Amino acid sequence: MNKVNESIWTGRIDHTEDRASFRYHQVVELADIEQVSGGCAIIGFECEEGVRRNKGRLGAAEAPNALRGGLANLPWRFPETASLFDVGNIACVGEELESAQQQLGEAVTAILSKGTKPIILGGGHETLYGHYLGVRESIGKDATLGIINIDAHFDLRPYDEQPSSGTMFRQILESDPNAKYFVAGIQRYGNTQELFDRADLLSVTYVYEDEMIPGHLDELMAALDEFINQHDIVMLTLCTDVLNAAFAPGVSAPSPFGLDPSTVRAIIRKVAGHSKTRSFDICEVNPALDEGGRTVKLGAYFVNEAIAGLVN
Ligand SMILES: [Mn+2]
Repeated sequence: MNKVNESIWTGRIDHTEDRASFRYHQVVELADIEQVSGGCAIIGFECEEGVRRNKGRLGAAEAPNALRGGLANLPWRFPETASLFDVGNIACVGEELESAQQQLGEAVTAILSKGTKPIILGGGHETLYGHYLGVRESIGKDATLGIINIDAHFDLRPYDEQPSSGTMFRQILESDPNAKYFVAGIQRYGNTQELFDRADLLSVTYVYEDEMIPGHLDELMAALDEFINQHDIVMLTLCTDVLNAAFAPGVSAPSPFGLDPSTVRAIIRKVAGHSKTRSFDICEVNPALDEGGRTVKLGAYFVNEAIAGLVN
């Protein structure tokens, strides 16, 4: 685990003592995992090896620290008792994706064991697999786990040659009989017919991007409720390339169509606010390809929404 430099968490100071005036950078506590207790803990995953293997555009390994920078100045509007820790980053060394995912999993399990909810800043979407390993270890193999993904893509590619940022859900579903997969934001022409067939074969629940219209999300919310009700524990992952590229140009694989930010926010509010949800990850933000920092800023606002739901 690499500690982050305290200077990442700096920003405007309206008041040095009055908590009602505080922003994130005044509340966050840099800590070892052993020291955290309750609240939420930020952990970064500096990894783009999965994206490289999946032939995406590189840069997502820079996102954890960039997202911290975006969060630092946001107002902290949560109860006195709410705490936020930052335990640092795990970095993928060279092409050692699998061992980095294992490390992330161990850290997520350790954070959960403290009654603390992990907020994982990816990294390519391969971050999700480490997140999953940690949650599964924490809850035991018999608990039913519902994985909710906000994504344009299924990420159900074959992994017999090598896992990547496009294979995680197939890795999970083919080895874990008590895990189920719900994905919202699927692009009709962003996935091959083979992947749709695979999704059906693996009993994946999916909602198309073009059916998710702002102001008309009742059906989606009902479907999310139904899915959540069927599971003991729920985890949430956001692949930022689900957004329309006009809102999020700084991602590994931009979508000319794609979701409106308010739609993604509504899903995060719904799922992160549910008592069965204990963890969140955001992936595929790519600061190197961003325009004017707007994808990083949007990503930070999504992380804030997840923290708002999870921190109590
Ligand atoms: Mn993805």
